[in-house]
Parts: sequence; C-alpha cells; structure tokens
Amino acid sequence: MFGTITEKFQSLFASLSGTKKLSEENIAQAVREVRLALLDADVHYGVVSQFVKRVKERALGVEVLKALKPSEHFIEIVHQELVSLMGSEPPLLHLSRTPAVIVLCGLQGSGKTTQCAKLAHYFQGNEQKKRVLVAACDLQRPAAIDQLKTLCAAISVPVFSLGGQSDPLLVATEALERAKKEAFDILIVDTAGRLHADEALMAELKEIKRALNPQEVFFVASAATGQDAVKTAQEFDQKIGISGSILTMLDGSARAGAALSISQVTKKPLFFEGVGEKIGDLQPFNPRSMADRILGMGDVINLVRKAKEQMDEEEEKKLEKKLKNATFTYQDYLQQMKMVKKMGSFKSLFKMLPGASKFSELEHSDQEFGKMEAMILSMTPEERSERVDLIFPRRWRVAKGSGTSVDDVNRMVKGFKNLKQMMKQMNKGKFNKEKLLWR
Ligand SMILES: Nc1nc2c(ncn2[C@@H]2O[C@H](COP(=O)(O)OP(=O)(O)OP(=O)(O)O)[C@@H](O)[C@H]2O)c(=O)[nH]1
Ligand SMILES: [Mg+2]
Repeated sequence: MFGTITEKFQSLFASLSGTKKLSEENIAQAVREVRLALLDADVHYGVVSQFVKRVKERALGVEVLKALKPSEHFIEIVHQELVSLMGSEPPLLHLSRTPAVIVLCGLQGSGKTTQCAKLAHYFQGNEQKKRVLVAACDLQRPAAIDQLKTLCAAISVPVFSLGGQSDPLLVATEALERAKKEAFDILIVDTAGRLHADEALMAELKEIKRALNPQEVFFVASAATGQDAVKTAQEFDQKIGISGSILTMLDGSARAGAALSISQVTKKPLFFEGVGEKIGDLQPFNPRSMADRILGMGDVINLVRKAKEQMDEEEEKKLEKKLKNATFTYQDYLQQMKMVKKMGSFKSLFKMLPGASKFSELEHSDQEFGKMEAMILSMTPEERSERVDLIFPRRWRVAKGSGTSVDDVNRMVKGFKNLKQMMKQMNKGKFNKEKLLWR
C-alpha cells in the first residue's frame, strides 16, 4: 500500500535483527532512519520531530526484557507510537440524534460525492441497518446531482434534490425536513468543492452548518495530496469547524503522510478511509490497522472485519475451531475460497496477511482461483474430506474432470498443504499474534 515507507521500515528492522543490544549508537542510527522514512512519506515536520523524540526516549529507556530481542523491542516501540500518533483507538461516531446529520466537505475532486454513497452503503449495511437519506447540495456542477443519484440508485438509497434550484441552503433545510418527516436515521449531505478553500465556499458551508446543526462535519481529503491535505483540513477546521476527516484514494500511490499527520495536526479524529472506487471500498479507520500496514505487518484487523461481514456467527466459530486444530479439508478450502471471492480479489486479501510476501508460492491469481474451484469440485467426497489420498491416477482424473492439467492439480495440492502447514505453525506459536510478525 505505502511502498516506500514500508520498505524502509522493513529494511531497518531487518538490519536491526542481528543486533544483540540496543546501544545509544545503534538507536541513534535507527531513529535517524525512522525520521527519514517519515519525512520522505510526507509526514508533517512537527509531527516527525515529536515522534522521533518519543521513540528515542523510549528506546534508550527500555529495560531489556528477556522475552524480546532488541530489534523486536524497537519495532514494538515504533508500532505503539504510530498507533498513538493516529489516536490509539478507532474513534466513536456521534449519531445518537434522529436524524443524525453528517455533512461532507472538502476540495474539488477529493471524493466527497463518492464517499456520500459509500457512507450510505456502510450505514445501511450489515451491522448498522440504518435508513439513510442523502442530500444533493452541490449545485456548482450541473452533473453533480446526477452523479450522486446514479451512485445511490445502485444501493437503493434515496437522494433528496431540488432541480433548477441554485441555493444549497434551501436544499439542505428541505432535505432535513423530509428526513424528519419520514423518520430517516441518518441524513448525509454532499456539498460543492472548489479549487481552494475560498471565502464563497466557506460562507456556504458555514450557513449549511448553522441551518442543519450536524452531528458530524467530515473533511474529505485525498491522501494523494499528502501534506497539502493536512494543511487544508486545518483551514477548514479553523473556518467552519470540522468534527473529523475521511481520507480517500489510499489505494493509489498514496504516501502515508496524510494518514499519519491529519489527526495530530487538526486534533480531530480520522473516521474513515476510502480504499477504492467501488461502493464497498470504505472502511472505518483503525489506528492499529494503519500502523500494521505502514510497517508491512499485513492488515489482519480489516481481514477479520471483512470475513465477519460474510459469515454468520456459527460459521465463524466452526472455522475458528478448524483453524485452531488444523483439521481443514479440501471441502473447507473450497468453502473458504467461495467466501473469499465474495470478499474481494484473492490477491488483495492475501496482501492483508502478515508475512504474505514470504509465502509467494501461495499467491494465486484470481483466474487460478476459478481453476482451483473446478478441481475441488471434480474430486470425490472421500477425496475432498481427505479420507483417501489424492494419488497420481486420481490427480489425472481430477485434471480431466476440471479441464486443467496434472501440473495444475499438483500445484493446488501443494497450496492446500502449505496452507495447512501454515496453520500448524500458527498454532505452535511460531506466529506471534501480539506483534503480527512471522519469525
Ligand atoms: N482510487 C480511488 N478513487 C476514488 C476514491 N474515492 C473516490 N474516488 C474517485 O475519485 C473521483 C472524484 O470523486 P468525487 O466523489 O466525484 O469527488 P468530489 O469531491 O465529489 O468532487 P467535486 O464534486 O468535483 O468536488 C471519482 O472518479 C471517484 O470514483 C478512492 O478511495 N479511491
Ligand atoms: Mg462531488
């Protein structure tokens, strides 16, 4: 996700791994590299100075615990400090009032309209089950209303708009009336963007804010703009008062700078992150998950969250037990693949596993995924439950039945066995859950 900074941290940690003791000298060197990595990722200068100071103090002050190697200790400190930099815990939304009003604001093209629809989808989805109304208050761009309507039609969320109207304040107040009358739980308001935080835009937003008295005013920022996003967030906060931010475009060539400094600088939490153009590509911001990703430790938090969305509780318990005991058959493998398919592309999910890069032989493409499904479906029930071994003549039959080759079947069997092996390692404690690192 954050290519360069992650690589820098990984190589720093690798170079520390041979160190027997954390000395003043090697701490100074490591801290220098942390500083460079952060500055290079476009993190706010003041934030970097503070961060580096804290890491240094803590690293120098540590009592060396027998359980941890010096390098692990240093990683632990950097990880903890990153988490605390981003607010420690996932922030809580204030949506107690009905309807709760959320206003999205930000510069042109930062992703406001898209996030309106994504948020509506999030709130009406699995866990939340809220009734959402969206208000089209961007009257700057003629196509803005249609864009919002198209996005919301796909998820069956109603949009309130007034055709031919040029006063966004009127649209906002009438939308609130309708939300009240029809007992919507949440009203999400899309607003116009400008190139800069100019006076006209600020005045318009201030009026909308005064009229709606929203619970949340989210500044929507594109992570691609790095520190500029942070500066603009500060400006918006000073002029209209925001309650938090949403960072978008984190899937692109984003650097970690905005994610790391926006909540520190504005003193307002980061609530959500946009990780793609699709309607489901919005996730609640979690400081621990972001720290894991920045340090190249996968993203188990979001992997589990995504999996939970697809599974009912019972399935979840069954899978947990199977994972724990490594009693996992081809049949389960197939079920998992089907679930994974619903969650998104296999490659993107695989990247969320800690240490995934070390298991490159498991990196099947999505196309191969379909092949694997066909192969398992061509197996007999005995083969799928591993009551009989998949010896050569059987592999040949499976290949024929699934329109693949014996090589393909061999690879699938190897992938399956590797996965089982991985699970066994996890259960033997070689997988350190606390630090989410492979040893
Ligand atoms: N890759 C990626 N693209 C995104 C994300 N969020 C939005 N986009 C895309 O960014 C472009 C601009 O998004 P909009 O939602 O129209 O932005 P806006 O802030 O409403 O723009 P204006 O109304 O012109 O101010 C669109 O093409 C979106 O599909 C994201 O998280 N990742
Ligand atoms: Mg828009």
